[in-house]
Formats: sequence, C-alpha cells, structure tokens
Amino acid sequence: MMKTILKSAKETVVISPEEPTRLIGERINPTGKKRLAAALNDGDLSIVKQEAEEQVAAGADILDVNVGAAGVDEVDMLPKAVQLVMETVDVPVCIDSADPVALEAALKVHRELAPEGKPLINSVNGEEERLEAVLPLVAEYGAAVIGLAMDDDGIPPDSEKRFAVVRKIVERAEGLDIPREDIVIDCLALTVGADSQAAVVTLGAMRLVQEELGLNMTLGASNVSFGLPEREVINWAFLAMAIQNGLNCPIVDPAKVRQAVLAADLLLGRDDYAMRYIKAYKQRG
Ligand code: THG
Repeated sequence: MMKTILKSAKETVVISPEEPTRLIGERINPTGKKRLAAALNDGDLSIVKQEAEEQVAAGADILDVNVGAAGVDEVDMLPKAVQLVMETVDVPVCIDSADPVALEAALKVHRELAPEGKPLINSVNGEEERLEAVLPLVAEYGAAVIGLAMDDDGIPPDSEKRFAVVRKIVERAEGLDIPREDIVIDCLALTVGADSQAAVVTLGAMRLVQEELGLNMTLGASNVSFGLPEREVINWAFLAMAIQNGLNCPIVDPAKVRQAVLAADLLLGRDDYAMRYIKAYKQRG
C-alpha cells in the first residue's frame, strides 16, 4: 500500500489508503479573508498563529501555509509563516505557493528547524515550467509534493485527459528519483454551479488514479460548492464520494468537515467499532 510519510520535528503523519482520512487545514490562506490579507501586508502573523492553534484543536493533521495576497512579498513572508506554525503546533506542514523562490526559502527554514522533517509542497502541475522549477526542490529537500492534474493547456475537461497529466507528472518525478509515495495527486474540484459534470469528471479521474496507480490523493474540496447556498451540505456529500474514490488527505476547514469525514471513514469500514467517530463525539461534549 502507498504510504506518504510527512514529518515535523515532533510528529510523523502517514497518509495511506489503510489509514484514516487525514485533514490538511486550509485556513492559513488569505484568499477570501480580508483581515488576514491586511495583517500579512502589515507583517503581522498573529492570525496565522491563532489559525494554527484552532485548526489543530479542530482535528487538523497537517496545516497548509499560504500567504499569497496582493502586496505580500511571499519570499519574505512564507518562511516566517512556516517558522511560526512549526513553533506553535506539532503537526507537519504543507507549504503552499505558486512561487518556487518562496517555496525554496520556506523549505530552507523547514530544514533548519526540523532537519529530519518532511514537508508537503503545494504544488507542481504538468506545465513544463512548473515541473522544471518544483521537482528539483522536491528531490533536493526530500519533501513530498502535491501534483495537480492540469498542464500548459489548462485543466482538462474529461477524466481521461486529467489522468494523462497525472501520469506525466509521475514519470517526470521518477526521472529525478522521487518515489511515487512522495507524490500526492489533486484531480481538482471545480464548481458544480458552473458545470453540472464538474464533480463527476473529478471523481472519474480519481477512480483512474486509484485503480491504475494507487497514489494518495488530496483535493481543495470546498471549490465544488462555490456560489451555491448551504455549501456545507454539498461539501459533505462530495467528500464522502471522493473518499470512496481514493481521497485520503483533503484540504479543508477541519471545524466544518471533521464529522462528515469521520462518518465517511466509518461507512467505508475504516473505523473499527466506530471508535474514532464516538471519541470525537464525546470530545465535543
Ligand atoms: N488544491 C490544492 N491546494 C489548494 C487548493 C486546491 N490551496 C488553496 C485552496 N485550493 C484551498 N484552500 C482554501 C482556502 C480558503 C478557502 C478555500 C480554499 C476559502 N476561504 C473563504 C472564502 O473564500 O469564502 C474565507 C471565509 C472564511 O473565513 O472561512 O473559501 O484546490 N492542492
């Protein structure tokens, strides 16, 4: 079975079809959060610290760290945010930036603070330029990486073409001796409000990845419900379907989805005697 192993200085998290679904907390990200964007512009990381603590308390197993917003120098701020998260909580981090220079600056800080650690890089995709910029960082820093199912032509409209991009990323990674275990695939959740087939296409690509390659998979799952009322209901249903198709480390707001994910794991036979489900219920009091 495919095991992606992530490590902070103090904790190891195993992502695998044999493990419970791991939650990557999405909230350290200024997208749609004016207050966080403004604070980052002022060099103020107090919200980052608070979001780190709250998400781990809500059940996050890994924390995504993204500081990309208009006016923010990511090369300066991303390593600072990663350092603060590593000093605040024990969970491994997922370093999220479109800028390879910012990624490398954050990877350096990660290596200093956790020489034996292993972060997740978010992300590479099938674009030539991204493959050439990001995969060498994955190899050099011994990280794991999220591979997005899109390339120079954009996000393919059908499952088979998305899967073809996934194959390409895996082949290119193997060319640099990056093991398959260190690649986590994102088949990309798009908005069902804009295209009724959007979720079906994503789920179809995931089924192909699950059956043909057995790789671990993530998704920014909440994209699926964008613009619709009662988004949580749609997100819960989609998460359950995606978990059945191999999603095992979604990028989510843990406080909003933890119960739905525990229910999906229970229904898929991955929670003996419903121990995890019941324990989480009791902890909520
Ligand atoms: N795949 C991968 N990485 C990703 C994404 C993905 N990283 C970024 C994003 N998508 C996942 N993270 C977020 C972060 C915030 C929001 C959505 C996805 C978000 N924020 C609220 C909003 O815009 O309304 C803010 C509201 C609040 O404060 O809660 O939706 O797909 N690999």
